[in-house]
Amino acid sequence: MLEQIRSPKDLEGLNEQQLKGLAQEIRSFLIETVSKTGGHLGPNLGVVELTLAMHRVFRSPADAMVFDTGHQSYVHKLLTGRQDFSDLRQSGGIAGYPQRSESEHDIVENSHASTSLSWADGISRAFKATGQADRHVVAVIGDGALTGGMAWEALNNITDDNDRNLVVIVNDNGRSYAPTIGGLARGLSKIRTEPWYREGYRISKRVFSVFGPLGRVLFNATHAFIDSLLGFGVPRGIFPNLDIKHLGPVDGHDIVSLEKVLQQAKNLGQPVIVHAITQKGRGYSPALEDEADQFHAVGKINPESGLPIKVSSEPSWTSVFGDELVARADADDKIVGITGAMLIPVGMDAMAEKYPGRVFDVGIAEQHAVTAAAGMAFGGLHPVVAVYSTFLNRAFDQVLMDVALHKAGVTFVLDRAGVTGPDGASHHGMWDMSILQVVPGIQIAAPRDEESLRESLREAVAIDNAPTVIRFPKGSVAKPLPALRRLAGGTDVLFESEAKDVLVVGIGPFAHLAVRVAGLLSQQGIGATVVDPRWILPVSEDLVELSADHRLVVTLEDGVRVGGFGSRLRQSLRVAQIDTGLHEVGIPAEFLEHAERDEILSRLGLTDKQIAMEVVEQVVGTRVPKAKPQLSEELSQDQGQHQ
Ligand SMILES: Cc1ncc(C[n+]2csc(CCOP(=O)(O)OP(=O)(O)O)c2C)c(N)n1
Repeated sequence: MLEQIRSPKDLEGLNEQQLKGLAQEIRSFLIETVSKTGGHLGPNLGVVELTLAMHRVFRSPADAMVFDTGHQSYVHKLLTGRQDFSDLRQSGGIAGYPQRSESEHDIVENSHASTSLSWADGISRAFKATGQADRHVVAVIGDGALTGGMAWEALNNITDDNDRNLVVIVNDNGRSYAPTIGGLARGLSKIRTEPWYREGYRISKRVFSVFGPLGRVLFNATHAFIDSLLGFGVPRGIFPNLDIKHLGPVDGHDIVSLEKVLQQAKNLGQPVIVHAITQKGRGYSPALEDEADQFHAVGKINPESGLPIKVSSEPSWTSVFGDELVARADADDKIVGITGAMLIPVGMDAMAEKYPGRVFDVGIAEQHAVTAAAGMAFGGLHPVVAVYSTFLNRAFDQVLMDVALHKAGVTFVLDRAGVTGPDGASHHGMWDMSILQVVPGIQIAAPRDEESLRESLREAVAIDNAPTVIRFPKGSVAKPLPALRRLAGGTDVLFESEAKDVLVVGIGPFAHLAVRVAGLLSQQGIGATVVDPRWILPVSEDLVELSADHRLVVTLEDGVRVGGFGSRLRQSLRVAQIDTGLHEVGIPAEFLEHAERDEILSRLGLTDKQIAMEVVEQVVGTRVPKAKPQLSEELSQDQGQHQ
């Protein structure tokens, strides 16, 4: 039946049995396809009926559908003409999040959480202001995304007036990656887990409504009385003090009830919250049994068992960090951990297990995490805030004004820094070096291997009067790259030749790339020195001095070139009146589409061969003869190794 659904129109006229069958088919399709490519399986299995009901009650694209974060939009894609999931999240295949270039049914591409209600508020205001009053806006937001401050700001605005077609569906599955934290989550959980209360609430509301407005007053008073007797305190509705209509809770897997409630919400003609209770991983026992994250996001798995196809035996950057963090916590009880709903993905689970009282999951609340860290530093702790690089963007002002201005000793650990790959434009951790460069007093480290990661964390947590940052990429930790020697300013020399033509500065694991580039340059008769400054800010005096001894400086960084490390070093050289030329190699300031990391790096020319060719051009000042790069080709075969 799924194949017959080319657009939401094809859902019209299906009866309950057919819809149930279709839901079953969609689940099988998701399990079969996502197990081959990897992707967000658990969240999508949970919204099958909800998405079907949305597309039957509302008319996309005339009605705007906004999916918060967008990781749960696979079913929406299937119902809007996109059923080729064979290359999901791969180059040329469909994206793992909504994408405007794919379909007019997709609106918000930003996969950073908690934005949907602001989008919906804005769209509905625009519909109203431009005479498109018949168009509705529907936002789907998870209980996890509801922990983000933007969602609360938006709700306050959504309820500011009362004549817009705006439906907020709270997709409440009790989970973010892990169980959702906080008082709001506890309140939701009471509503979710007490069916007798829910049922009683529903029936008594109906009975009292017979008496009109007076009935409503009586209903509220009676409930307040019963709640106080029970000592129960279940809120009436998710936001009892928010002046907004509230429907539900409704069983998010009962398509008939869902449609009824959504139709009611649509008819209201004013902002309304629909509380739908769903189950993450619905219908797939390996997901349901997975306590850690219910298959929030999986790699390639065996569809029957749910077990991963490939288990890496190599430690990851994340696991090395997690391990060293425990060692730091052992040594210093002032050290605490903070995570924004990503305890396991950022590797803080080991510390949480050993020191449960010293790790704080603050929900999807990066801004709060950073300012709370400043507060903890004031109170005598040394917080380590671990987030994905891309999500720190959101808390820039807090890093600048709350941490740096107050000279707070807070360590930021930025996982997934640099090009990440299949999650696409909003997940690449390519902005941090550029935006953090401007923060006064900040110190930024980019370790190149396991030992330097451990060392930089030891150094960072010892700094108690400034923000420190450690950035590293996704995946297996790069192989050890020992230094030949360390200079007075802390810079590691990794490769040297007699002639001092080019100084190659490799940032983080790009130090490996730098060594390979130097090897290729040697083959061309160009002498190179390769160094890793380890701490890229403040700019090391070592680099300034070394630059003066070379003909050209080449910087390699896994970040945006604009305002990046290379441009900062260029400024330092200018200030020191050193006129050695500088060639910055990095990422252009562009939004990069989803593809494998190595594929993207290669497209951007971030390979040893390509970089060596550019350097030869600069040094020789002429184009490289066509035949020459062949020498480099053998070496470029291990391009995939740069992390
Ligand atoms: C700003 C930001 N921080 C962290 C994340 C990582 N993240 C993606 S989905 C998710 C959990 C979302 O939970 P919820 O909204 O309840 O949706 P569910 O997957 O449970 O359906 C998190 C923490 C993100 N996308 N954006």
